[in-house]
Amino acid sequence: MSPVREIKQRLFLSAKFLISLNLLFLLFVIILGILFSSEKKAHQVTSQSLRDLNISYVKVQGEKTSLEKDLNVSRGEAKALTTKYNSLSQEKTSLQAELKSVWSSWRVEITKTERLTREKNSKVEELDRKRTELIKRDETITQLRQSNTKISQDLEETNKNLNEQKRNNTLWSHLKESIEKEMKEYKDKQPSQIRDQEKTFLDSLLQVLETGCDFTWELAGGKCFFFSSEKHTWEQSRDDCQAKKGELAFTPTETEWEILKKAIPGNSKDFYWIGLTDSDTEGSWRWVDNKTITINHWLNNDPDNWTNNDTKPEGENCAKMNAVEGGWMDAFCDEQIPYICQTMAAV
Ligand SMILES: [Ca+2]
Ligand SMILES: [Ca+2]
Repeated sequence: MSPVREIKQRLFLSAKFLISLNLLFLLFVIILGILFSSEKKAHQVTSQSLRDLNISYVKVQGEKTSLEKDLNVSRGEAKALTTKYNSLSQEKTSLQAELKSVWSSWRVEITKTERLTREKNSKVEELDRKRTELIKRDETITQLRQSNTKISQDLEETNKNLNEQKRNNTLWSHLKESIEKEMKEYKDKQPSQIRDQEKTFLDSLLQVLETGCDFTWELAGGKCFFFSSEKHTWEQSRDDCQAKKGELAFTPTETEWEILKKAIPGNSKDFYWIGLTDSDTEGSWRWVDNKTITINHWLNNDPDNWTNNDTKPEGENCAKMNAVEGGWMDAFCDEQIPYICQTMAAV
């Protein structure tokens, strides 16, 4: 190679090197520019972020302050609430104790009320029982009063009969004395001098003396009964009995009825008037002493107040008694049949 060429070649290589070097420098400057630009941009972003963060920080600080205030307020409220809660708890405990006391008192009152209720029920039962007893006693007293009234009436009747008896006895004593005197005189006579008729009379007199009943009357149960053979109406029969110082027979008690039933002569077809009638008030049968009947010996369907197909509209108002059964029938008072009188025996 020639030296010139070599020199040109070297110059050429030096220029190329410089160009490359400039290019490298330019590239380096561009890169630096880019890097600077990026850095600047990043710085701006960072600055903006810092500003934002600062704003946020301030804001958060404000919120924190506000929250701290709220927290303080809440703490105050919580403290107040805690105080109130404690106060209420104490009050609740106090109320629970009071409630327990009231409950105990209430239980005591309930127990007391239950005991009083039982006592009240017991008293009510006792009162009911006593009331029932009182009602029974009242009934018993009423019955006793009625019995007492009846006994008083019976005593009055008995006294009346006794007084009558005393009067009869006085008369009877005189009669008895005179009869006994007569009989003594007869006894002093010779037996042949006493005729049969007189003897019969004397026997009758003796019977009268023994029974205390008049001639032809029969003694039964302390009473003298006269059983007629003649027949009369009921009214005539009563008049006849009263004319004999007696009354149509009447039997207020079962005992008296039984005595009369046994004493009546005759058979089952024979009936006698007795002192029983409902002439004053239809259906209200009374004895001749005006007392109502308390025994019942009506036969069959009697008293039926039969009117004989209305030919006798007044009906049957007088009672007759059967000779065997002693049963009663109501009959027309104008029927003519035998009758029974009664009076008290004189002895
Ligand atoms: Ca009648
Ligand atoms: Ca009749």
